[in-house]
Amino acid sequence: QNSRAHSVAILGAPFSKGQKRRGVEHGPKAIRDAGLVERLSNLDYPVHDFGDLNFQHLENDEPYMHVPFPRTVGRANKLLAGAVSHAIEAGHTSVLLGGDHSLAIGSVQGHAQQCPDLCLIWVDAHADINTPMTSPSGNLHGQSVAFMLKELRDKMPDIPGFSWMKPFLASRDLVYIGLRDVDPGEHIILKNLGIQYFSMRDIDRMGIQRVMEVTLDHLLARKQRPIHLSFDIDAFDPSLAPATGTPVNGGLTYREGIYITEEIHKTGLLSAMDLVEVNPTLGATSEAVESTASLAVDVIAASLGQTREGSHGVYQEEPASK
Ligand code: HAR
Ligand code: MN
Ligand code: MN
Ligand code: MN
Repeated sequence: QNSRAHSVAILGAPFSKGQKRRGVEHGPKAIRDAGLVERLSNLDYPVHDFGDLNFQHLENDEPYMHVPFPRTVGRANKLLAGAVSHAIEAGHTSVLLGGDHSLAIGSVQGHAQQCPDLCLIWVDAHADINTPMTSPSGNLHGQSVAFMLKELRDKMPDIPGFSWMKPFLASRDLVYIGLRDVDPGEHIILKNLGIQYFSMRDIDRMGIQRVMEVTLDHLLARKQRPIHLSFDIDAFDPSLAPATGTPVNGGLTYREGIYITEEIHKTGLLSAMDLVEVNPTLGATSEAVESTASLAVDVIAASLGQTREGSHGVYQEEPASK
């Protein structure tokens, strides 16, 4: 069904400097410990776990305006972009385990190096489209999309650490799903650029099935092209994904989240994905942490073809009767 992807590459990114809380750098280990590789081995293509990227510590990384760790985030994303580009070039579907959502800058850019016509589906409570000027927090994980969009070129200053990065994505090639915490400056950008988004209110009105129809039609009707899925675990309701840095009430149900990823898989066009913002130090109990990480595994497995209906697996025909 998926003609271009024959194998899966897992890349761990133990990185947290896109925001001010520590702990999210332990996300890759938590997701692996929840059984990721074993679950993917039930699907019918080889899985290569390339381990964790090795991010350098930078001294004297002074804030830019109120943006913390700019050079550290810029350097990490440059390294990640190279790794993702390499994985795609080698024929893998890239699966990035974060880490905070600033990592999408490098992940999507690296994907675009190989697939310049890609489109982006951003599943998140947040739009992550602040510029340094509109950002209330300064945190770069709330600004990832602003680095990518060509239409925001004139609104983005030269942030130290990002000279390697040029905007590459048109705003019509982006769809958001799950929004419910959008800053005023972000709302202006979404409206001015006419970006297609589905807030939780839209999901309530339309239902997730129609949301996915419109999403995939918007991105793929003109032409079939590679999909990048950037999935922030805080898109889910905090009752399902408590171990995350910025939970917002009223999120996706389990079934809505899995349906989104099943529909993306069914296109046969998923080429790279991110699963970010699992912070194992933030769950109230170890059960809370494990359920968040296990949910992350379910999202990745459904994106890569695990179905709720079963599949033929190794049986070529009906199992023989005794
Ligand atoms: N919009 C806020 C900001 O820019 C919060 C963004 C935060 N969190 C995320 N990203 N987890 O999706 O700071
Ligand atoms: Mn730690
Ligand atoms: Mn996010
Ligand atoms: Mn978020």
